[in-house]
Amino acid sequence: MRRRVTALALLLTATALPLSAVGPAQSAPGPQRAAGPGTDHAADDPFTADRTNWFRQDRFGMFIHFGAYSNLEGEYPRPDGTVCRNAEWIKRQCKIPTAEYERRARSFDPADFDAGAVVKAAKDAGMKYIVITSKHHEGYAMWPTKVNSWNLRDHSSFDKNRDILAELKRAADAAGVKLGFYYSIWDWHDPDFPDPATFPKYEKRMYAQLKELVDTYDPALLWFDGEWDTEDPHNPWTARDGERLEAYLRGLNPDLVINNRVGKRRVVDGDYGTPEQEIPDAPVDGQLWESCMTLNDHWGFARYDRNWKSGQALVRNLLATTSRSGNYLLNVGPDARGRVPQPSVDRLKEMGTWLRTAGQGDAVFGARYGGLVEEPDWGTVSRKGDTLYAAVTRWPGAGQPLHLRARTDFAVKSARVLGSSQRVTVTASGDGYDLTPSGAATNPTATVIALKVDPGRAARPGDGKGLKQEVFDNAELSGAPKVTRTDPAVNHSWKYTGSPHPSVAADRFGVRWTGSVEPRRSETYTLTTVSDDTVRVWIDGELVIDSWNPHEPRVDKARVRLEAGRRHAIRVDYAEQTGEAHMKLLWSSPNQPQEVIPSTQLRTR
Ligand code: H79
Repeated sequence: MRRRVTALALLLTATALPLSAVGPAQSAPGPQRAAGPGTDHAADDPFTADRTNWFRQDRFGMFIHFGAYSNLEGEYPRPDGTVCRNAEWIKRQCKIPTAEYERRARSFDPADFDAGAVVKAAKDAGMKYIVITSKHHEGYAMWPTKVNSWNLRDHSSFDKNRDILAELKRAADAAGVKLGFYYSIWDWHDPDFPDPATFPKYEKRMYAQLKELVDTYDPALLWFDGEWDTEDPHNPWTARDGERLEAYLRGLNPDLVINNRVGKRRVVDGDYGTPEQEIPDAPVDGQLWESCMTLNDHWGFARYDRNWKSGQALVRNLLATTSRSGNYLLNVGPDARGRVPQPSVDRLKEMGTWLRTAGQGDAVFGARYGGLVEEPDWGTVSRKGDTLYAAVTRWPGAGQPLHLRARTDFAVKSARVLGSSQRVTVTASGDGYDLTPSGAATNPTATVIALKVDPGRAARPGDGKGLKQEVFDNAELSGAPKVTRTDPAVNHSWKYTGSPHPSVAADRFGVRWTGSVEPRRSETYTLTTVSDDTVRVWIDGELVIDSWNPHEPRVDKARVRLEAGRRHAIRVDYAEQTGEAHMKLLWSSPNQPQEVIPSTQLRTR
């Protein structure tokens, strides 16, 4: 509870400040003033929070890369007559002088941008949210920002009365599609960006632009990029800058979903991880995740790029992502006139057709990691409620079985092929089950076998209130604790400036949690810690996680057998030396999706 009070106090302080006092260039910007010993930035558990619920259910979104670079359509004819090709990185990669780049942006006139058509293309594909570039690395704002004139209103040939972000917001709202904004921290245009001495001036403008975006368009999500260490131009962005920005944004709107590039793309930054152009081969430890990917080989429009992925590959990517509890953010790049390329629209339509056929979308929307079984080499398995969706990409020959290796005990009550009346024979076999369909695949992309499963009954949620927490003013956990109380969950993000209690400084403290943990099922659980600087975990007196060398934010895991109805003794020791401080304790099992261990299952003894 104490944490909530702190977070709320931080919020009130931030919002109560006059606008002029908010922003990094001030001597003490709002969020920073509120932070300090006693501050905890972990407002909730993204795995279970109401705030992130839509993001965890929706699974499939549209990324839109659209900017001044779109006007070049990926080609820069050099003065020497040769053509340099790129897309959204064209200014940097083709070394286009700023004056020349600005001149090219003058003629940008995306008059054919049709928000209704864009939203319809997303909706037809089955996409539930849209994330559009409000500002890419080139620094060009796609809305009429008041912060500078390097934007689509003031530096283009576009209709001065139009605002494509407002149009998109209206169309998305009307269609029940969520809207989010991509925003690049790295900025090639603002002269104050690269020099650490002037960077605070840039940062102040960045805060002002983000406030405009949040206040004007009420986005559901912010997708940061350009947070990495790089040169040309030099990027001064630090994890400390990330701490302050994230706190500022959550002060503006506590419901925002924010990706991990708001900080330094680590497991402790923002709400979710952002693998790019790749799909992790298993559920990601310690954070929600979303894989972003192009439809061809570029994000921005590139008129020469015809290397489109097939609808089949895209559907399979979506299935792979969902079956590992991730989201899929698939990109379109409108052309200079603002039109989404027809090959993109065609492929999105193919995906939508597959998803709408025979309820196959149930394998994706609201679904997650299959958990009960190992991922087979013949497809992917997702779970929604007590249904497993086995999406078969390699259909077996007549009479041949598909084998599923079980990760825990469960019964299969029925099996059927979506969109087919054929029978599926299920037999216990070796380490799991054989599924033998009686007929052919229904389609060449993925044929879905829906299995009703009975995982056995889980115990009712416990009535625990949390663990006993002792806070020490030293990293050795020695002497009498400064604070002793009940902590509802081990879910803390003290970062640089915060600490567990106002009486404990932000560096050199220790925390010990003791009590018991009671699972709702008898299963092998994976305990996961996300820690910085050090952590040790004991279960029933046995040291199962020993990560006592000071480290950067890091994930450690242990597999432990826990029995329903039993209170397993737990002890967690944590120490913070200097720098950032983080400590989370999560669990997962074949039946339990990853989450911070909830207070109901924790007791002080
Ligand atoms: O907005 C999209 C990309 O423009 C951006 N992120 C996605 C969402 C992105 N930034 N960097 N990258 C993607 C990958 C970086 C690749 C790099 Fe390079 C390799 C940077 C420098 C070497 C590619 C090749 C860019 C320049 C040369």
